[in-house]
Amino acid sequence: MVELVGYPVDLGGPLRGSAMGPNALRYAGILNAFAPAASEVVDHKDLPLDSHPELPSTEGNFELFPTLIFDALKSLNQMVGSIVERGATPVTLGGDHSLTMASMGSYLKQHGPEGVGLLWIDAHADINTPDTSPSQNIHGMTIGSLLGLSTQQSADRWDIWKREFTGGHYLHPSHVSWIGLRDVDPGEAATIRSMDGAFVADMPTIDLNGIGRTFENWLQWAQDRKISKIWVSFDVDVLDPVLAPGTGTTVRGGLTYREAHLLAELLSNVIHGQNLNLVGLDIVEVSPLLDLKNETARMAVEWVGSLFGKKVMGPE
Ligand SMILES: [Mn+2]
Repeated sequence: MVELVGYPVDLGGPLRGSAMGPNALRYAGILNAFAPAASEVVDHKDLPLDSHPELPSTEGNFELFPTLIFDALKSLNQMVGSIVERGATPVTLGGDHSLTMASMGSYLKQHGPEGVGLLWIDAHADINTPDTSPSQNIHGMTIGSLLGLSTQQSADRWDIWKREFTGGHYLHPSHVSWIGLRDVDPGEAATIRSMDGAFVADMPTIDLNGIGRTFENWLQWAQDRKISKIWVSFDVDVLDPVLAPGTGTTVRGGLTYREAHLLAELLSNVIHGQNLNLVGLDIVEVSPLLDLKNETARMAVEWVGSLFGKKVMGPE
C-alpha cells in the first residue's frame, strides 16, 4: 500500500512556490500513477500547515525561519512515522527538499540504518551543513543532517534538528548514492570525497556511460553493500530545465526524458522483482509559480508511473 502526504512548505529553498507542488502533482494525476504495482493508494492530503505566502523569497532560511521550518518538519516526521509504522510505503509530495530530513528520518528512527540505502536523484548533492553552505538554505543540508554530520556554526540548533528527525540513527555514508549531479558546492565535494564507498554518478559520468550502464553500476554498488531497502528521493530539477522549468534552482544540462524514464524502468524491475524494497519516495521541488502549463508536475507524475511499473508494452 502507498500512502501519500503533501508537505506544503517551501521556506527551505531560495524561491517560493513549491508549497503548491503537492496540488500541482495531484492535478497532474499522481493518484493514478501507482498502478499497476501498488494495490491501494491513500492520499492523506496536505499536512495542515501554514505555507506563509506573505514571507519573501530569500537565502539564509536556516537562520531566518528556523522555528517555522522545524515545526513543519516535525509534523511531517510524525505523519510519515505513522505510515512507516503501518508497514505502508510513504510517498511525500513537496515542498522543498529539506522534507527528506523528516520523511526518511522517520524511517531511520524506527528501523535504524542497517541495509538501508538512499538514492538521491537531483542536480544538487544537498550534503551541506551550516559550516559549508554558501546560501545557508536548509534544503541543501538534507543529507548532511541524515548522516548526522557535525558543524561548528549553529552547532546547537543543528544538533537538535538532526537528532529530532532521526532519533540519532544516522545513515551510513557508504549507503548514499547520487544520480544526476551537476551543481555541487566546494564544501560538498570535499565531504563526498571523504565518504568511503558512496556512489556518485554526476552528469559527465552519465554522458560517458549512458544511463543503462550507470544503473548497472549502481545496482552492483547496492549489492556489494548488502542494501536491501532503498529510499528514493527525486528532485524534479534533475531533469533538464527545458523539460522541467517549474522548479526553484534549475541547472542546465540535466537528464533527458528518456534517460529519466529508463532509470525509473530499470529501478522498477529491481524493486518489483523484490530484490530491493522501496521503503519510501519523495517527489520534491515542483513549483507551479515557475512552471509552464504544469509540465513539470506532469513530468514527475509520468516518472512515478514508470517507477511503479508502467511499461511501453503494457503488463506482461
Ligand atoms: Mn535540487
